Amino acid sequence: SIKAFLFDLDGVIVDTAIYHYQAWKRLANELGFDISEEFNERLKGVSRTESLEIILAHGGLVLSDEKKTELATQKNGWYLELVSRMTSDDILPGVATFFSQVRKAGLLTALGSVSKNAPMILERIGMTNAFDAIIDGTKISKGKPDPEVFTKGADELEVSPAECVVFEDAVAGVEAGKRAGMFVVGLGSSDVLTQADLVASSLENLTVEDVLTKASN
Ligand code: G16
Ligand code: MG
Repeated sequence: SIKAFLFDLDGVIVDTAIYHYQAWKRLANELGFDISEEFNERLKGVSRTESLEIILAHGGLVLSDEKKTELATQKNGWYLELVSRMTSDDILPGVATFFSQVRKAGLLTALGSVSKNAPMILERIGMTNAFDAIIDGTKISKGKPDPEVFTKGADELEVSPAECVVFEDAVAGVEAGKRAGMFVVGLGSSDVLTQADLVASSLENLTVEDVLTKASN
């Protein structure tokens, strides 16, 4: 039976995905090219260094490691500037209600984010205490679609993968959850999140009971 819910951060709890996109777009523009919203889907859930590699390949640029470190730092600076204005008002619709249902159902919770900024963002939105375990970019060596972030979450909660449900908005994150052997709820479009076991447009359109029923079938 299901014992734990594992949540992605960006695009599930809070819309930091838009800030990552804006910061990467600014970087691409300064390098002389552009990235579209569609292209950005490939960056969601992917680590900072990996994202930069994908963007540079897209722009046809080959740069030194030193230059790449400089660009990644620059992007993170712009990103931090954008998220520094976030408050609990930025928590996505449906999250608070869903989390109170999760607590009532007696389920364990973990954050599964590859972002090194995740703990800071949880503090800003006042949700640090909403999680029994927090796995962030400083605790893992491989980003999504590698399952590491979710298997570590299950380990910290002392539950097995089959007892976990993952909530993800990104293609790479859905793949990570499936590779971890978990039931995956995709939040977004079913045309994009084709690997998910269940898709809803957001947590606002889901109940814990729905998820538990579908994950147990
Ligand atoms: C997030 C975002 C990615 C970002 C990554 C690393 O992952 O979706 O776009 O590149 O974290 O973030 P940072 O540069 O802050 O370390 P997740 O797993 O929360 O979706
Ligand atoms: Mg995400």
